[in-house]
Amino acid sequence: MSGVRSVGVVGLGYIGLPTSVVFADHGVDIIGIDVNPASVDSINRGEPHIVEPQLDVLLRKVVESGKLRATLTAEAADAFIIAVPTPFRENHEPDLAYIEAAVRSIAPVLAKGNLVVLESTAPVGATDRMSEWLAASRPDLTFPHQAGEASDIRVAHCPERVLPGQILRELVENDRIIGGLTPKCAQAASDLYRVFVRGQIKLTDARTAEMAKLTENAFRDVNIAFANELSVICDGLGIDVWELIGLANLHPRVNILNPGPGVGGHCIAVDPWFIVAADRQNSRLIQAARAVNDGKPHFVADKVKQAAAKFARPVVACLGLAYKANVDDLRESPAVDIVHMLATQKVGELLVVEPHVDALPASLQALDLQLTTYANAVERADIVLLLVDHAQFMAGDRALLKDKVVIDTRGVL
Ligand code: SAJ
Repeated sequence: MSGVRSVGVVGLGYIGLPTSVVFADHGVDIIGIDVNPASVDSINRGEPHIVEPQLDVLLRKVVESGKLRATLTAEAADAFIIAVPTPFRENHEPDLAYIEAAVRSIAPVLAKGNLVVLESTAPVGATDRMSEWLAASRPDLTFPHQAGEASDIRVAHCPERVLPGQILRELVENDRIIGGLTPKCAQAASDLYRVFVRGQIKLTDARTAEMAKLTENAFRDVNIAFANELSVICDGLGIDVWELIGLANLHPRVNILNPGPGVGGHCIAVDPWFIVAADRQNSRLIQAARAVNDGKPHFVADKVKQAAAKFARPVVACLGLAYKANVDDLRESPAVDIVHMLATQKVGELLVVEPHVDALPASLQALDLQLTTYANAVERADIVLLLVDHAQFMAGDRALLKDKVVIDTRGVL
């Protein structure tokens, strides 16, 4: 059993906030720490600043019961979880600046016996670096990279694996991998996560856990790239790629994923680069997959351009901006890139629909684009470009599409 009664969670975003809420709902006192005052205020009112099914109900409950409280500065706790973004730089090298800042923010309040867990996806070696940063800030304490099992502080990596849209269920049900800097570190983190995890918890070393997380997302990226490559080949051959994949998948050992407008989100389009950065020479397939998936939005934009050339004043309904169905997350979204390309290349009048956001991202606002409703866009359009398979679009009246040119990047219309 975990002796942990209080946890400080640094980073209250798509992973940190749901994780905090689930811990709090299982009786752990949570101090949520975030640099964004607006997020902190909203969380303390019991209102999530992100969209995730069921999160609002559970957040209100744990805020009202006093089990979860958000703050801008770290406070003492029994354990800390770091759940901040790990973007890449211009050259696709991982950028650990947020992790370093988070680590330095908790260093002053660390005490002997504390556990520090990195949940953020990170390149191999990042958990060691975290331990070194903490040691540099707190020479009065010992850390596992120096003192091994005798350390004052335990340090581990427990990569998040939850799927946006199903986070609260997957947090509890998914198996977890925990990599400790020492076996005792792994065990301490395992005891903590056991508070709510019903899946298996597998223990390993930190480097293997870091690589496992990157591998999961690179696996997915490579497989989506296969589907996207097929979609481009089939387009040239005049074959319906969706029918093709459906048929090929009837084979008992074939399971091709879905082609789309490209791969987005903050994980699958990013994490494979961390493997590439670690070994550029031997990651040829992973690099090729990234190139195929990053090339797909250009292919889609070209298709729209070809269709638009047949109209004097083409009107294009662009349905969806999110990186995937039924989420509000526009990060690394291929749909945003495609709309941006169409606007800068002046392909026609663009009617942009994204029911999950109130405002367009700055990159599109700068191009004088505006959001409109599904009904208005579809009625006025010559070309309907489906970019995201949101439930609202799928429920739309198909008869309205009868006389339109339909470019369906998700194969659902
Ligand atoms: N996509 C396709 N075709 C498919 C599946 C997905 O084009 O057949 C596209 C989606 O439209 C989207 C992107 O890929 O643009 C990624 O979507 P996703 O739903 O596959 O994954 P994410 O990014 O929402 O979440 C992934 C998950 N990882 C894996 O499935 C291996 C999740 O479990 C991780 O926790 C998450 O990354 C993360 O945070 O790393």
